[in-house]
Amino acid sequence: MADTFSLQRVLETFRSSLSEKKEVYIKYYIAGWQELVAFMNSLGNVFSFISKDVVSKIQILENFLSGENRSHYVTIQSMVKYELENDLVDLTKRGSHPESGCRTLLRLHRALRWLELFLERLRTSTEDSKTSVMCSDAYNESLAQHHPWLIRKAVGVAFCALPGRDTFFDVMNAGDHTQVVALLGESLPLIAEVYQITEDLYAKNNLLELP
Ligand code: 1PW
Repeated sequence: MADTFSLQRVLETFRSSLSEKKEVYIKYYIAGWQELVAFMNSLGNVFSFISKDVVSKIQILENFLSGENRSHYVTIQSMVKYELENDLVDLTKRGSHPESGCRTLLRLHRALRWLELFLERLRTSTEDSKTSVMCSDAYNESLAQHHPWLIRKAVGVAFCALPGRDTFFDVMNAGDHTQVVALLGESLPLIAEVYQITEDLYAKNNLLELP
């Protein structure tokens, strides 16, 4: 992973994450997240507590990907099937599997919805739009519902320290504003598709509220 963020690379990794059968490759899904972490880090230190949690979730999944059961962790679909069939998921309260692949990925999945909503706002924003407002609106509509008060407060503080819209566009490293907007228009349907496939899979298996 390169240190500098590039929106183009995020687009490419999420594109690679979809198989022909519309299954989601975990390897590329977390590669996409690694890119996003680089993005958060380039926004400054206030985001480090947020990216730290994402990094630790990525690490848990990477351990599965390189562990002895790695053949079951190729796609999100195969992971769900394997973990459910082998009772490896705490379904109602945290117990002997507090860090299952299913619950770990669910946290990233919920955050992906935030990202999707935020990037859509950024894409359609105007010069006087505030990134902090776009970020917190997207957050309140999605991830906030899954976070306790204390985290919501801390996240809110981080948002206030966000750089402005121009910096965001620069950090995306994808050319001038018009080019960034075009690339966002291209990336968002892909992110939305990956999100929806995961959402449907989790819903079908009753996994959307994993503790
Ligand atoms: C500028 C765009 C950035 C988009 C990235 C979105 C990442 C959102 C991550 C928020 C993390 C806040 C701090 C950690 C909270 C955890 O408690 C929570 N993790 C997540 C990813 O929501 C739940 O994980 P847990 O405590 O059940 O293991």
